[in-house]
Amino acid sequence: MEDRIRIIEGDITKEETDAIVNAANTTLLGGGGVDGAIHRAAGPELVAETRKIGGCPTGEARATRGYRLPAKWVIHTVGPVWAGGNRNEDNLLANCYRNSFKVARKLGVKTIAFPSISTGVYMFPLERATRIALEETGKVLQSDREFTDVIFVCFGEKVLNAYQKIYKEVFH
Ligand code: AR6
Repeated sequence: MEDRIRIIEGDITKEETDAIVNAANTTLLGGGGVDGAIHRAAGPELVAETRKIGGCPTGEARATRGYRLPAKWVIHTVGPVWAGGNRNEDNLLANCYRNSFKVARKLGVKTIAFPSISTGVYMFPLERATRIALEETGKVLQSDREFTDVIFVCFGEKVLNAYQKIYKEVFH
């Protein structure tokens, strides 16, 4: 399974995977962070499509086309805002990964790139979020042979270091 997971440092808008995942908000109308970068790179057609979707609850995922991005699809998922850990944040974040894979599977996506959902503006503790990302991905890949390449695109060294550390703990 480990040969199907890659951890890299970079900008997710450059990824040539079938799909990239966006850490969106419930409006799906764009924002800062990775969401802003994805909307800028995809062009205005993206928000025109997300406007028609009409929002997305926390933990769920919705797909659009990638427009000017190299990726064919954008899977928009809404991570939880960290509120101390007793507001179901762990489960909601796990749902983001599960539901993103579920949407990807329906689209026939084989290669997919994820950002570190909820760990920016939404302030989810990085190592805790990384463990959830890798554990949920491990579970999906165990039962699902369709996904050939899952890439975690780390924006900066701090995120990269966390993924490399937690990867060893989860998959040793
Ligand atoms: N490629 C990959 N990762 C990136 C990029 C990029 N181009 N840019 C930033 N990141 P955040 P959240 C990383 O704040 O915490 C938005 O306003 C970033 O360094 O983008 O889920 C939405 O509209 C961090 O590691 O998402 C929501 O309102 C990670 O992406 C809210 O922020 C996630 O940080 C969502 O907050």
